[in-house]
Amino acid sequence: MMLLCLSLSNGGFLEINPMKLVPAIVDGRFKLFESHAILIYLACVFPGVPDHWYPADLFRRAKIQSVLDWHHTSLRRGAATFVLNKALAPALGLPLNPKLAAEGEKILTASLSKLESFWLKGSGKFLLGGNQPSIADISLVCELMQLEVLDDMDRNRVLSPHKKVLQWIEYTKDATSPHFDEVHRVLFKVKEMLKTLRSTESSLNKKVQSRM
Ligand SMILES: N[C@@H](CCC(=O)N[C@@H](CS)C(=O)NCC(=O)O)C(=O)O
Repeated sequence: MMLLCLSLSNGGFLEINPMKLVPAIVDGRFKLFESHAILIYLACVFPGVPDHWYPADLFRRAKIQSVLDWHHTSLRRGAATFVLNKALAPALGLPLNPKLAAEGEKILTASLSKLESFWLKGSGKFLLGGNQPSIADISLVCELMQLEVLDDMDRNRVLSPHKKVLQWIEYTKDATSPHFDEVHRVLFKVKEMLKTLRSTESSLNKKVQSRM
């Protein structure tokens, strides 16, 4: 199986995902894009994947699907809009957009409250009250990991009121260690890069102001 790291406009990649988005996989002659479809495929295609990742039981499976669909219209919409417009845009050659960042933060904050009060309700460590993680925990925690690239102050303002969410992120990290750190290595590189960019910009601004 190939996890693709090609340029998104590369002709080869377009054959795999004409939408020009990651993630996408190739398993033999089978090509697939859309993160949740990929997670479901991976949980089913290999024999011996523990049942808790994507349970055979139809009712538990349907509930996981329900979380995954909610993720795309709520948590993802808020987190991706906020992070792109508040921090990530310069790394992609785009301008920051404070208005869109504020809109994204509002959606994200409302989604975090719902996550805490509904999907994480009860005493279980994971989503839907489970004591073991499912593919939904992977998808939703992964979405929130992108907040790492924000300035610490922005990240804390959004995340720190949600203690249960923070605890659940830690449980999911522990349950998937050491792979968790491995898959997020690139993210931490981007975090360092943006930190350097921000501090260079702020010292340049100070120099300009002191000369005015
Ligand atoms: N619904 C898709 C969304 C995929 C998506 O938006 N991917 C982003 C990265 S998270 C991307 O490839 N962005 C590159 C671009 O927009 O050029 C999924 O869940 O796979």
